[in-house]
Amino acid sequence: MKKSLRTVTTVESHTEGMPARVVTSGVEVIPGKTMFERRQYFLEHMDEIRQWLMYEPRGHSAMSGAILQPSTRPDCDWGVLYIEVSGCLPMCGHGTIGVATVLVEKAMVKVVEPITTIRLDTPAGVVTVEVAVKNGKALNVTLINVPSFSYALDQVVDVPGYGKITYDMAFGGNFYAIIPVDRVEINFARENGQKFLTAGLAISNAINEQNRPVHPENPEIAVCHHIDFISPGDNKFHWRNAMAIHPGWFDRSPCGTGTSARLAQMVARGEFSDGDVLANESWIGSQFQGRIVGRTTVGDFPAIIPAITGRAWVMGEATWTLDPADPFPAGFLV
Ligand code: PYC
Repeated sequence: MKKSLRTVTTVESHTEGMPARVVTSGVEVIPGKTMFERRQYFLEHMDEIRQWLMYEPRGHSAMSGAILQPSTRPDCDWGVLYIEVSGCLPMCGHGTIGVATVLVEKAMVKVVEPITTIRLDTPAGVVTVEVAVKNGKALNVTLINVPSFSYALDQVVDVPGYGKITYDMAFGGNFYAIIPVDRVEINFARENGQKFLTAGLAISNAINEQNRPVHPENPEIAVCHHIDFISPGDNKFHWRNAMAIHPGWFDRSPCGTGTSARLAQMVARGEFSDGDVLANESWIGSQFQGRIVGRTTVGDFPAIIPAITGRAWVMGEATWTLDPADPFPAGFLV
């Protein structure tokens, strides 16, 4: 039998419909003093592992996951490197909910009922999660996200084929351009999916060329790859979103970092206060709940500490091997 060039084990989960492939063994400790440094090193020297696990034929064009690492800090339980088809996000909410569910259900942390608290060392900073547990099963996960802030309201970008589009820019672990659907004149309906993805890519490219956001404390976070097309729901705290992600896929979950950014933007617009709960609904109809659990600042920006609650389910476990004769060791996208 041919020897595998690499073998990893994963626990396969999904968070409100969005895959979270959690790598539990087989990836060595990535060099770096912080998870942000490890992320940089991984992108420069080890990215073929992400491509191998995310791209076809092992993944697909909307695949997502996380690699577990020892924490770089003494006050955290695990380090997490987020991987997805588009690269390595500094922070991923649905990925965190999937990771926390896996850690509890596979007893990779000390499980305490009814609430297990886990501290995760992520490239965007420390994220605390509270997992509601019953009989060893994770019922839901609340993640206390990194400080989230409104970066700029009422920005205008000139988008080829669409003209001038007004958007709000907010940060919730990644930058999000938030745009009501009527500004792109696309009805919020499943058959218009490709129209949202095409508009999202054009808007994202135009923003990054004309008005690229830069994180005030980490200038290496300086891109907007997420366009949050929002549509009103049943009341002022219920919204639907079509989260179009570069280069052209939807978050199937309501997007944890996107929900955090949206809370910060609603606060900046005076539409959301402490004590309110946002029901944020995804493109496939699943929901996260978002609320504010603290206030702080990021650079000169007033910021909130968002708490995002959602659910994830373990679907199975896998051992992935890489045959030396496999013609697609780094996968492919079509
Ligand atoms: O849940 O934060 C999130 C996320 C980002 C991209 C896909 N999901």
